[in-house]
Amino acid sequence: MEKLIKSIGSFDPHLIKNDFPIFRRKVNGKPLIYLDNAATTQKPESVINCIDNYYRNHNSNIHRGVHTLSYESTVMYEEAHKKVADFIGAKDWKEIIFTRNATESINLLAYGWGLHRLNEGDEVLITIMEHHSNIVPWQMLRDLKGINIKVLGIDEKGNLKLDELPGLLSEKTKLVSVIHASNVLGTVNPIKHITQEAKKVGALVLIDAAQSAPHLPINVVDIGCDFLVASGHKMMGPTGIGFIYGRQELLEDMEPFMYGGDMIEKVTLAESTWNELPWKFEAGTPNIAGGIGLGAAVDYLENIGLQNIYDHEEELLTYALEKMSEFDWINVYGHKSDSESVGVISFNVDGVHPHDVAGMLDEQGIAVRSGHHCAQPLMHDLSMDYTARVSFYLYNSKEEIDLCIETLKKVKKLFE
Ligand code: C6P
Repeated sequence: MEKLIKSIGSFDPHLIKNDFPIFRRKVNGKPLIYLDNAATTQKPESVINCIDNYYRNHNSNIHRGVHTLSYESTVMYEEAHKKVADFIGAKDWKEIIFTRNATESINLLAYGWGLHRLNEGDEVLITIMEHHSNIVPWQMLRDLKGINIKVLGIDEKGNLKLDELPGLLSEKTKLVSVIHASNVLGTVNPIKHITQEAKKVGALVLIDAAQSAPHLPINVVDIGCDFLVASGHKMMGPTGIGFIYGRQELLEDMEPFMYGGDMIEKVTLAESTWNELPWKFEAGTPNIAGGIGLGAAVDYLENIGLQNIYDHEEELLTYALEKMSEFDWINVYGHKSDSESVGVISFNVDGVHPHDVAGMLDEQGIAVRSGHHCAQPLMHDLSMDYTARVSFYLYNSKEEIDLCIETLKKVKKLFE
């Protein structure tokens, strides 16, 4: 930790990298350059040790025993909820529900809130930028309940057409569910403005913060949103853990999603009543180690500082875009205006399939994603099927970008 704190002043990604054991290995005989952070992030030693320590010294079920281990596990798991609450500026830790990931979080809201509160003709407004996890659950409700899905589009610069927003909102709009930062274009959407517009017609607002919570400071009270979701694995936490923030009165009013153990207050054969928040929504034995690991990831993020992370990524982004613009055979999508952006660049190399680009980068130990990035409607809107994608995080450096560009030059030459 001391090493880490020393690195904060100048934000040295080379020092930060030392905190991540995976960078001690090689891939295809080369030092690993990990540029696939939008898919998932690497884990610092502190998170790995925290999980290891939990299983070695505290492992037990929560809320179920009076013995020491159960008490310790319960306290650690609840503490992790508190850390996440503080991290996003929630008023109360009971407003944080642990789930498996952002996808499960949105499904929980679709089933727990939408299924019971939406009726035929009600509208849910999304954007064309959404990840499938913020499209498909609403299609499920459209088919089950007869709701309508409205979609806000983007302009040629890759920004949401905000001037069209008021025209899409009406008293029929019950929910505006919007991505904060695009996993394809990197665009950071003006969610506070969107929330204010939605509130004018009395709609609730759900923010998909899967690509923003790991990269920039977030305060749910300042945004004024009703729900916010994210995935732990994209913010240096373990896989299999994510969360929902929900305003307390809304969560209290909502129906459970899963039914069974720990989510109940009292059960008779005739009926049951529900536990207090957040346990009403965490049925069964939860991912205790994952939740505690997420708490450790939040500690790590807060030690570095979200603003420091954002500034570093912005520097990398500007650097990479500049380098890429030197070659007319690299086509970058988005980034055509100076609106806010996280460190994500989708691109194609003329005449080379993105899977070949990713495959050849991998031969040099460079991990990038290729594909449709689970955002097929956006890809369709941009008239493409697949792209390659680099996405940065706190441990990436300009030297790594240089190596990536050098390899892209070789890829291009080979395919010529
Ligand atoms: N995007 C990507 O490579 P899960 O899979 O539930 O942890 O996260 C879903 C999700 C939701 N919203 C956004 C904006 C996302 O980017 C993702 C995940 C990954 O872009 C995997 S497809």
